[in-house]
Amino acid sequence: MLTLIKNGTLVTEDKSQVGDLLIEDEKIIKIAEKINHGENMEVIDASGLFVLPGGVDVHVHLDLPMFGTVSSDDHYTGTKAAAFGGTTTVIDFISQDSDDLLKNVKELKEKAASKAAVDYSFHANITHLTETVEKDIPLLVKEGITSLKVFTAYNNRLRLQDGEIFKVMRIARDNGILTMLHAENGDVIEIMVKEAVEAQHLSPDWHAKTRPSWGAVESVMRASAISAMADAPLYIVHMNAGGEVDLLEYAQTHGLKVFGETCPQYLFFTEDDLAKADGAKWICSPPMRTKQDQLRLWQGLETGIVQTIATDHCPFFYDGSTPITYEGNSIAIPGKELGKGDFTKIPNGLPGVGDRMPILWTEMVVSGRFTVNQFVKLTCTNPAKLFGMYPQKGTLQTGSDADLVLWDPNKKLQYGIAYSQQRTDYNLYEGWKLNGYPVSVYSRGELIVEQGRWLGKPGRGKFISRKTFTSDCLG
Ligand code: DUC
Ligand code: ZN
Ligand code: ZN
Repeated sequence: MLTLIKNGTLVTEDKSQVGDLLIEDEKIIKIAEKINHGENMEVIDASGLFVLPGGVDVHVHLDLPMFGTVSSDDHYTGTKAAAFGGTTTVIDFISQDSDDLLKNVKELKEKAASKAAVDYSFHANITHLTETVEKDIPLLVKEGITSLKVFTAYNNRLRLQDGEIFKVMRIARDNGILTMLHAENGDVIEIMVKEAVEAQHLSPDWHAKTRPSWGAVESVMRASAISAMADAPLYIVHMNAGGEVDLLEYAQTHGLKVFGETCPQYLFFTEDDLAKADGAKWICSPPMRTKQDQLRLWQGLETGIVQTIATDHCPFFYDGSTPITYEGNSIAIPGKELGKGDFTKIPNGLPGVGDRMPILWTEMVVSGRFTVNQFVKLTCTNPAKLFGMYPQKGTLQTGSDADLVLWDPNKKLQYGIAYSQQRTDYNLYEGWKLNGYPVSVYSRGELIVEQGRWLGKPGRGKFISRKTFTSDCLG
């Protein structure tokens, strides 16, 4: 099966050029200024459209149990929502439910296989370190899993001690695995939450007040120092505080292989949003910060200190007692209302996997602040490179998977729940005016979204077995 996409502006991290692109089955087989129409070719006229690599979102939580409920997008609905927003590869996390890492891997692989509608992979959370776990970490590589996540917060639940993080990083280093860090100060949070509850400070804004940004800043410094001592690379997830960018820069100028990710919510919202009447919608961990933090995060992206923009997609219903209609069926999943009157019981997380590319296009490219190439680099190419999927994903090259987005820069719309396909009852960007939107999305050569119509199927997404990390992966 041959598909010829003609006259689009083909965009990679370093080039934009009008040209043609030929797909055979699942792969891009040719890119040229002009490719002649041959026999048995479907021809798509992409004049006036950008042709982008499919987005790569390396931070999502699908079907994640939390606070007696579960994040409301599973591996089908979350990957479908991703596709509508121009994202064709996602990486979810394997919770460490036991000391048997491989069992956890097998279970999540089985769960996702029949559901995922775009390609996906997994990071492994390491939240309880035993000798067995230490021995099993290297086995993740054979499973195609070449990244793991550790936490300096969530005491007695997910957190590892500094020495344990040091040990994990050394094992990861020896096996080409990239260590990711959730940076907050668990001890301080534990004390501050307890005090807030005792003082009856229970409104959503106290979620941010009890998780101070200095905790994130010192954790970035601490983990960077540990990465230096372990001689291991490190990737800081969901950077939210300006000080984290400062410390990341400090680590980088000292020659450390330390990388950073931020998410749209930290670029567009602040702790003031938590103080609104419906502030629970913005509750996620780590929380949003201030305007100054936003500015420094933007600077971090502009200067290359921060390399990726992911989402930490982990949606919950705002009112999980009232059903929505999803694919013709009525569905309600308990959500943020579980914490009505007590912020400590509000499930942490936000929708975002489908919003990321459209929102960032308008805010980064249309605003003139970033080039279309920088947009592709931050949302597609760097994520694929850092997580061992390049050039299969994240670029337009002969031999790459034909994951493509035809992007109409002239499409104007008022965004919100009417567009986003995330399975929840609200959208953080409701009413935002967008200039430019994905109109057709291909995943491994298959057209899965066309002009707002869903053509994909559960189970068509494939697990991507990832390559090991190399410290020169960004070139
Ligand atoms: N943060 C959230 O807000 N939700 C899920 C996990 C995380 O790190
Ligand atoms: Zn996290
Ligand atoms: Zn997360």
